[in-house]
Amino acid sequence: MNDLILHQYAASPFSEKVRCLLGYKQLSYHAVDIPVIMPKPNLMTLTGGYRKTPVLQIGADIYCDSALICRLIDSLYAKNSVYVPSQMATLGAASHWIDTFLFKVSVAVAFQPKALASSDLFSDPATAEAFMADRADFSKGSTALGLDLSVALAHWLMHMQRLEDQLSAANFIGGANPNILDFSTYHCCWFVYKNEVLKSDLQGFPALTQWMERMAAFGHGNPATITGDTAVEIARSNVCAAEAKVTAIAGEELSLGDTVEVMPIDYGFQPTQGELLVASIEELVVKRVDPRAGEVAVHFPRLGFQVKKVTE
Ligand SMILES: N[C@@H](CCC(=O)N[C@@H](CS)C(=O)NCC(=O)O)C(=O)O
Repeated sequence: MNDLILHQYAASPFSEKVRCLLGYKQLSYHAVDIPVIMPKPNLMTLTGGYRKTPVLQIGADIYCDSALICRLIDSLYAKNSVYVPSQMATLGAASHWIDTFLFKVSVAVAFQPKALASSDLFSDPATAEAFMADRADFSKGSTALGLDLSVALAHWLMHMQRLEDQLSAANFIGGANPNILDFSTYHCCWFVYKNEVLKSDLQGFPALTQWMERMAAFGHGNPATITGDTAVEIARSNVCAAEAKVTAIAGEELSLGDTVEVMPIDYGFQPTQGELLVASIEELVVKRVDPRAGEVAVHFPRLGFQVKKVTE
């Protein structure tokens, strides 16, 4: 099997979700440190437009979105699975709520005025200004990430109290062992409480604090850093593994080989254009040819993405 290559950066919460899962599974993998803000030339070479973090690469196959990445890692390394086959509707719905709504709440809480000075993303005025300008462009046309702090704090505290109650009775949200909800929830809590100024807010939540320590103890597995250029070279020297499959879905008139655009439905409206290779119930895959990376297959989950036929 080809190596896993995680394109990520240290401060990224969704990367932390994947790193924590890689730690839980005790995996060795390659990691590419991508820039926190645009431009991200090597990442764009691989994804063809999608710019969110993280992205996973296996040879010439590129996987977008942490939900798809976690499912893939878990299916490749199935020991101690974090998915319960008989609860996929529940786990899918709950983890989506955490990765969208709770994440939006966590952004407002993590970036509240009293916390900004201690945030690693706001280390100096020039970095902070560049970060804010980049994220304004990133979320252009979307309201999915904006929430007033007063609204966010009340929602955040409500969920932290619920977690405290639940984690007083079991080691993990999943019970005796973690499931995907632990990893999704952990990245939001990590995002907020890694800031020294906000860490003291955890004092009223001892069970939550211990659970965070348990999650952190999984570590990040064994990452070996490679450059973005090397990752592009790996894509070029491999052949895509994705197999063509287009399932007829009511209301969607797509055929194998159609030129399509795929992009998120919430924020980060940067589309990836290519030839449709897979449109199944769970996944969309487009094949594209890049001057540097050669032929790559870019994978997206159905949940949270839209696909549109491109007609010239
Ligand atoms: N649904 C996506 C969300 C990813 C996301 O919003 N990532 C943030 C960083 S944690 C991001 O892309 N920020 C802009 C950037 O990194 O350029 C996923 O699960 O991977």
